[in-house]
Amino acid sequence: MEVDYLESIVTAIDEGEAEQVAELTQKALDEGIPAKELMERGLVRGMEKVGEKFKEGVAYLPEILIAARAANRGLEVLKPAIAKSGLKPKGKVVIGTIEGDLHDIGKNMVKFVLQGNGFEVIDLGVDVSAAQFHQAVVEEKPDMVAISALLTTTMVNIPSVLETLGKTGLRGGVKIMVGGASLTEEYAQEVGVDAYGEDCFQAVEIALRFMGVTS
Ligand code: B12
Repeated sequence: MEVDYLESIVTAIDEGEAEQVAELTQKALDEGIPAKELMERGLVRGMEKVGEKFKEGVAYLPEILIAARAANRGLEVLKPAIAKSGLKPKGKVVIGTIEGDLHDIGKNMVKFVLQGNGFEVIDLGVDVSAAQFHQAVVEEKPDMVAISALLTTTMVNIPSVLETLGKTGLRGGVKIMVGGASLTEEYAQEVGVDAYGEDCFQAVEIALRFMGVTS
C-alpha cells in the first residue's frame, strides 16, 4: 500500500499532475505514511527522476517547470506535517535575481527544484541589490545565497554582493552560487563566487555539496 502511494507520487510529478500530487500526498499522510518518507521517496524521488530525464535529453525546460510546480504542490500539503515531525530542511537558501535584472523564470525554477529537493528557500524576487542580499543574510542566516543573472549589463552587480558581505565579515559564513544565461564558469571564478550552475539540477547538486552531502 505504502509503496503504491510513493510510486504514484513519483509518477504524478513526472507527468506534472499538480492536483494529483497534492491529493496523493494528503491521502498518504492520512494513511499514516511519515512526512519524511513522503518527502524523500515521493517528492524528491519524483524530481530526481525528472532531472535524470532532463540530463538524458528526453525532457525539456517547460516539462521540468511543470513537474517542479507539481512537486511544490505536494510540498505545500506536507509542510505542516514536516514542521510537526521535526524533519529539518537540507539547508537554507536565499535566492534572487541581481539588481537591474527582471528575468525570473529561471530563478523560479531553481527555487522550485531546490524546494522540491528539501531545501528551505527565501525568495527575494527580482532586481535585488547588494544591500538587500546583505540584509537577508543578516536576518535569515542562510547556508547559501543563489544569484540569478541573465543580462551582461547587470551581471557586473554580482561582485557588489560579495563586497558588501565581505565588509561586514559575513562572506565566510555563507556559500554563494550563481547561474543564468549570461554567466559562465570562468566569470564565476573570476569574481570569486563558490560555484556556477548551468541549470536548476546543478543548483541542487551544488547546494548538496555546500551542505557536505555528496550525491
Ligand atoms: C523571457 C525573456 C524576457 C522576459 C522576462 C520575463 C520573466 N518574467 O522572466 C522579458 C520580456 C520581460 C525580457 C526583458 C528583457 N530582456 Co530578456 N529574455 C528572455 C528570454 C527569451 C528567455 C529567458 C528565460 O526565461 N529562459 C528560460 C529559463 C528557464 O532559463 P534561464 O533563465 O537561463 O534559467 C536556467 C539556467 O540559466 C539556470 N539558472 C538561472 N538562474 C540561476 C541561478 C543559479 C544560482 C543557478 C545555479 C542556476 C540558474 O537554471 C535555469 C533552469 O535550468 C531570453 C533569451 C534566452 N534564450 O535566454 C532573453 C534575454 C535574456 N533577454 C535579453 C534582453 C536584452 C532583455 C531586455 C534588455 C530587452 C529590452 N531591450 O528591453 C529586457 C530586460 C529587462 C530587465 N531589466 O531585466 C537578452 C540578454 C542579452 C545579454 N547577454 O545581456 C536575452 C539573452 C535575449 C537575447 N538573445 O538578446 N526578457
